[in-house]
Amino acid sequence: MVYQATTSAPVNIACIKYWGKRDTKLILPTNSSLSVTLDQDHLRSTTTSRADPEFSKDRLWLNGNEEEIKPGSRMHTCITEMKTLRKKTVEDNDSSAPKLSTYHVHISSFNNFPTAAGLASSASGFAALVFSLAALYQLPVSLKDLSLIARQGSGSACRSLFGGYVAWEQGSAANGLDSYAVQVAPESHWPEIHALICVVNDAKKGTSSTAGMQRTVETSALLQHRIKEVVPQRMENISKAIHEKDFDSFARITMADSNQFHAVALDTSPPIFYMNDVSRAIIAIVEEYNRVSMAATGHLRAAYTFDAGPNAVIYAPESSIKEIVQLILRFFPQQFKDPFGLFREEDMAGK
Ligand code: 2P0
Repeated sequence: MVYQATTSAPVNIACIKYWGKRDTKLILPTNSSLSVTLDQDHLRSTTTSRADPEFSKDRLWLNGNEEEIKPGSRMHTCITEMKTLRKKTVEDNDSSAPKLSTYHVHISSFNNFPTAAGLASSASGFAALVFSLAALYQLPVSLKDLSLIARQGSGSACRSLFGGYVAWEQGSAANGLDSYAVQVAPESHWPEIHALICVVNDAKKGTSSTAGMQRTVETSALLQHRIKEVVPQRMENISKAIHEKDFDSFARITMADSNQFHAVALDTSPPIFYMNDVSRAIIAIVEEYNRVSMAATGHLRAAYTFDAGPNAVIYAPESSIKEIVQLILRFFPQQFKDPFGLFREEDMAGK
């Protein structure tokens, strides 16, 4: 009998940014956050888990390279929590169920995009890990329950278990049981919104999110203002904007929150710089595009957001995407592949 399961999970890109922990072991955030889970095949982690009584220890391979599972590490915590859940929800209730919680597991995970490039590989990675163990163990639990465990792998991972528009409620309990992800709206509610990812640099970033955000918690006065005075209202307003498909509000809040997150990084001592000159040029292009659109139609047509790295994500309705790609390519001419067939042959000439 082979006990094995393969699942995959996509990355998510936050509109309201998670930055700061109040508990670093349980990974409890200092503020709630909200993201969009990308639904294409291009940015996913695919993970296979296998349990076997013959295995002598738990082992993990990331992109084909074996990584040590250190005791007390996040990976170790997630695997242990999943085994405990298997025992509690399956084996304790059914004496005929195989005792998979006592077997060691081998886990192999692949990303189809650059790891640690500010493209949230830990989010899709831990979501796919927890999801594949849940499938292996046939757990009768909700995605919300799984999000409590994925969160302990990497905070943003709890949001990648759901599709569409997803909030991570910060919660207030010391044990973290009320700090989980919830779906604000499914992808089908507002499918017109697309995400254009502009990879400015796919090298590993300088300051990791985990280290950077704790330095911010320790040194930034602006963070305190952000978590108390700014984020709660933004969470409410952006959820409303999503429910009402109000792109103008969605875009304004998304851009403001990206800018405040980077301001908070700059307010850290020593300061953290994630954006570079190309990132700032993309901000200028989108701002100008929106200014012209506002003057002509009274509406915004694009929203930029940047995570812990220089890469831009531009959220925009489908009707603007082609124009935005053309604009970006005019300022940054380069080899361009057209995976979605947006362009005709003649549009592509010379690109
Ligand atoms: C986010 N980021 O909300 C924010 C915006 C980066 C900038 O979540 O320490 O890799 O593993 O919980 O989840 C990156 O932080 O950090 C992140 P840990 P994580 O998407």
